[in-house]
Amino acid sequence: MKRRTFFSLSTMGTAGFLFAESRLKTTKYDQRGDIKVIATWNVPNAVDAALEQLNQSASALDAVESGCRVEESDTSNSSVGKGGLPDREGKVTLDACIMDASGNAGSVVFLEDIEHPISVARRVMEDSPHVILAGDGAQQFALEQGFEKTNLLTESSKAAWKKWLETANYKPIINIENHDTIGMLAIDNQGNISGGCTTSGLAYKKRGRVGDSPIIGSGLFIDNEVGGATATGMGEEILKSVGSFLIVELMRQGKHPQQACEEAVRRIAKKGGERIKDFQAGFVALRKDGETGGFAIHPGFNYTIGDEKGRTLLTSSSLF
Ligand code: SD4
Repeated sequence: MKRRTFFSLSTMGTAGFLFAESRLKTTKYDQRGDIKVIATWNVPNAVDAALEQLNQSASALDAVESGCRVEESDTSNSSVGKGGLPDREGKVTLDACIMDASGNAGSVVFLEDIEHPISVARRVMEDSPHVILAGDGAQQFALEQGFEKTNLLTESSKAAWKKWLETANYKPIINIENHDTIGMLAIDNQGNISGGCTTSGLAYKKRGRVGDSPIIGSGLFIDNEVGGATATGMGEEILKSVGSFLIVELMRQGKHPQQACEEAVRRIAKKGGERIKDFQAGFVALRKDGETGGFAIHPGFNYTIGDEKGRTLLTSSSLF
């Protein structure tokens, strides 16, 4: 046999093996028909909006976009969209990403004056050749796509910022001063999974700071053969462990979503050393068969699950 022929045959053999292996995994986790939603924090309205979509046979992608939009418009949520606490200069800057069942992804970072970054992220994914757009360029793209400029700084977030300016003491302790970033994962009645994550980031952050939430692999990761994961907490720490990707890979290796979340949190805690007493990091995960997990470094993290039977708020277990 000529060397080239041998090479191409053996490559095909490997490809065939990989294909067979991925088919096996898909079969193992696939339970077509069982819709499911999981989201960080106590977000009943967002989960209801996603469930409403799924109950009408919408795609998981439509469901997570709808769910995230609810929190982006909710001015009582001071970590997402309109009403989100501003940076040190009093500017609200938003980060979001979205990922679909085909592995497509879109993201916006440091976006100002646009109420629905999750929808802009979706347009980046669907209507641009790129994955991430930042700052003025992201805003320009949003305006070209028909989004309108909105003032995102509400009277109460402005008042909170003015009060903060009195001391300008910057020590973010997530869970105490600022939380509720929404990361949402959903499975639709076709058995496909998608996810979204949207935030205004850390309150009173340095201008230009971007956290984990819009970064594929850190704040969110989806693999339609396995499942998905999403994060909340101190973005700087989550970024360094690429936490959501790690969880999906651990699930691929056979770990239950709960075990996978625990392992990722332990990895972050180990790297954080002494600093972990001052920051929170939490994850939720959803496997393709509907199994879920959630775990955090510190107590105080909760998450919302919805399915055909209804909606439940769960208190996450934690390392401490
Ligand atoms: C960030 N992970 O920007 C976000 C913050 C967060 O609930 O999750 N707040 O680092």
